[in-house]
Amino acid sequence: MSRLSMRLVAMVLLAVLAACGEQKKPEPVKAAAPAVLEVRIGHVAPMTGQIAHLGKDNENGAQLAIAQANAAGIKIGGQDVRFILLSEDDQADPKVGTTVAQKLVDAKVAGVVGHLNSGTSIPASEIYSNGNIPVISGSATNPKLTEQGFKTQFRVVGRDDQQGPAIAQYLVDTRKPKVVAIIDDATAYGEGLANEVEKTLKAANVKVLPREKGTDKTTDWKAVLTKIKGKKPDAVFYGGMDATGGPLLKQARELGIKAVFAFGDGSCTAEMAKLAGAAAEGLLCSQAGIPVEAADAKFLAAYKAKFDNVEPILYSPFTYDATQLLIAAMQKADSADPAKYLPILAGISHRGATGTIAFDEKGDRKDAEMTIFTLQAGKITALAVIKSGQTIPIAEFVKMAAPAPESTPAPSTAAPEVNKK
Ligand code: ABU
Repeated sequence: MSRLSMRLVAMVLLAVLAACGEQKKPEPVKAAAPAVLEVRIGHVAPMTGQIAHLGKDNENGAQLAIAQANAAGIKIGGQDVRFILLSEDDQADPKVGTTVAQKLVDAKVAGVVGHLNSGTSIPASEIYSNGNIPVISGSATNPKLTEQGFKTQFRVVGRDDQQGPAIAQYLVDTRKPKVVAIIDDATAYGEGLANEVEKTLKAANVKVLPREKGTDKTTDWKAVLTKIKGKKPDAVFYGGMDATGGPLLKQARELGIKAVFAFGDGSCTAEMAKLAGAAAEGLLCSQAGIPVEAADAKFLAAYKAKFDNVEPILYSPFTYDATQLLIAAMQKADSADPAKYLPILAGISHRGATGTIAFDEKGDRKDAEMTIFTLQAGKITALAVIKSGQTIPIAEFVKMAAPAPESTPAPSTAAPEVNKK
């Protein structure tokens, strides 16, 4: 073999070896799917300020549902799921409400429970809609929330165009006032509910005095009450929260106003007895759902076990259900992708701690109950539940109410999955 031929052979061999070497290059390593799918759910309420006790109550309901779901070993898309609650404080301030809503959308939460207030829920609802994030309020009652046409917005309590007529009609039927004074706190909730009460009173031929107003921070009501006292109303309705309603009632009695007082759900809490003391006795008030005592017994036991024997204050059974609804819809869709589970959520029928929940085409709870209470011996005491236009005495309603929820996972006292941000 000539030198040239030997060179050619060597070059061919080298080329073949190089090609073989290339073929043996290792395949790029594909990233393994994480063993556990983390699904973030937002919760928003005022966690600081005058009504932080109600924010904590709502957050507790969401925390309990998350802890139980994590203990139940739920799988989505074949993966184990860990639900994480991202809790935000909107301070009951509409501007802060929109800021934290955008923060949750940016954090790619799969769904949101909240906000507590109508005044924060309404502006935030557009942000969740733009982000296609399902949001369920367990306490916001202003009708506008679900009248805006956002497909992502739901609520599990009733509306103020149900609550207002319910408390006003009860007042008319049982106390027969001729003249009623109405005060509100100038929020979407307080003013809206007061308007609904006024409509019902006027339809019943009751004289309604010109509206008096405060704010959601007012605790000195003496000027407003002195003006009202001179007009000798038989009853006074207040649209606002307990932190402002308590001082209002206390100062009214101190001024010698003997009228019946009637309040909406924001002031229908045991806190009234603490804030107003003996002046709170005889208060009539309403909540836009079943009373806590009629909630599922397993829920009540699990709640007390998890939160140091604390009782739910107002709407924690509803935020518990709202959280469960998001999770149940994800399970049914086998996906935590809002685009996939939102249609399931819209059509769901779910047995929760507050009864069976299904939504109408606006996202409102179908056939929501209203409860009328009085404050008796320092306790908020349910008198009657109004459902489908029927007034049912409380003892009868509690007997009829709720067997164990079908889809409630076993109660757990596991540490809450809460990330404060
Ligand atoms: N519904 C009572 C308080 C929450 C709100 O609607 O503003």
